[in-house]
Amino acid sequence: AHPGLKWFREAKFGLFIHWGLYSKLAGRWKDSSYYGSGEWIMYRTKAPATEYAKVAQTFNPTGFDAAEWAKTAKEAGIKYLVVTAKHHEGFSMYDSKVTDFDIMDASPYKKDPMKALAAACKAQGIPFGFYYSQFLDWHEPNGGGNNWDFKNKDYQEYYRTKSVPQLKELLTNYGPLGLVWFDMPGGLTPEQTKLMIDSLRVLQPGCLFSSRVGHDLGDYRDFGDSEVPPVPIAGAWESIYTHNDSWGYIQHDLNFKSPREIIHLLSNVASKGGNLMLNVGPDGNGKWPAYSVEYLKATGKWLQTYGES
Ligand code: JFZ
Repeated sequence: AHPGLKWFREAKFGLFIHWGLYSKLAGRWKDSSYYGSGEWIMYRTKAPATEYAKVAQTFNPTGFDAAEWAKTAKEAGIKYLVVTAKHHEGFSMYDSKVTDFDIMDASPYKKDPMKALAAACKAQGIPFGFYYSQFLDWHEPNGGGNNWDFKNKDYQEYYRTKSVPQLKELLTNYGPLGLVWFDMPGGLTPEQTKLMIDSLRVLQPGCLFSSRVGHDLGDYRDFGDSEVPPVPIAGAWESIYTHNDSWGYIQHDLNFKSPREIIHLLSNVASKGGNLMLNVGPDGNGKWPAYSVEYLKATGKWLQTYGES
């Protein structure tokens, strides 16, 4: 069995964080607002890649405080944390040498928030992982998904020049990772997927890979968004939910699950033998929605009183 499965199977409660340029857009593009999946706003508006990329120029999350994120997670009773290193929009939220479309080169912030967050999680004893969109990349001519700007794609070229080199950066520069949360596979045969995974595994044999790496080659199962199996399921698995109705921050979405709802979800998932990974969407300044802070802390308080550990 994979060595990472031990901590994962005991974890029960994880925190997912979607954070990117879409967080700054907050569900608005030009004069329209959108509801649900704020991280898909570029796709929904078919925003030209060059125009969307300009959002980076004013992305300056000076309110981001890694220690505060990790402390809130700890207080909430969370046992692992997974953050978007690059979502489908293609923007790298870390210092990447592979591209200039990253927070270091394209934004005024000039710091690597992922370095700080990895360190803060380590200090709190929270296993840390990256979400990485390995196929969909709407910024790149050869990335999956953007057919309004780019035609005649060479997906192999995209994997070779961006995805794989970036995954190697993430597996090299941030200490031991608990897991990499791949998403939405595409463009690779089972053999090619296996080769890619093998080339990454050597960097961190202890790191788990999520099921969406594709072709059943992941280390644990993920259930579709907001799905809990009706009966107990053997093996390592996770259900993912978001705190309101979007993964990425949307200013006009206040439909947050109450502490009571979160606890019900947690116990439902735990009773079937899985982990609940609950998502929070920080805003463009790096702050969590106030309700997420409040309700997660209340959840942690309940867990401290009635939970097992
Ligand atoms: C993906 C992303 O497209 C989305 O933006 C978010 O990051 C979410 C966590 O993951 O969306 C999916 C992927 C797979 C399924 C559903 C939504 N699925 O298998 O049911």
